Amino acid sequence: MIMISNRSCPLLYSRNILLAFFMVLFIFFVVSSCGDGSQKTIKSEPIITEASIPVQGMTCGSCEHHIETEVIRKDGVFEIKADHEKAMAVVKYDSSKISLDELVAAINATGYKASLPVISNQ
Ligand SMILES: [Cu+2]
Repeated sequence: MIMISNRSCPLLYSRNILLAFFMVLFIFFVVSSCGDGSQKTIKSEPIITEASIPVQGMTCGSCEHHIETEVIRKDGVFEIKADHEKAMAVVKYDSSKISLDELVAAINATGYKASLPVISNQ
């Protein structure tokens, strides 16, 4: 009896250590994932949206440049590529900072005619 208990004791001990180790790992995982979640809500990550806005009135590269330099200045606009041959401006923007209506208005303010875009989320 004594021999058996002596033999099983270290085994039981190491099992408990292993159990405790996994419990600590589990708690760490839960705590760290909770931390990530709350950080995301605080930071409010950008909602990157890509829109292809039809633009009429562009006739050359200078027109493209005109629209691009005006629209890129807007807060929330990451990228804009105007194309006079396709009569289109492709805009990557943060939809939590600037709306599609504001983008269309920004292009219209340059003297060209922007109309309802086709949205595709990246
Ligand atoms: Cu032009």
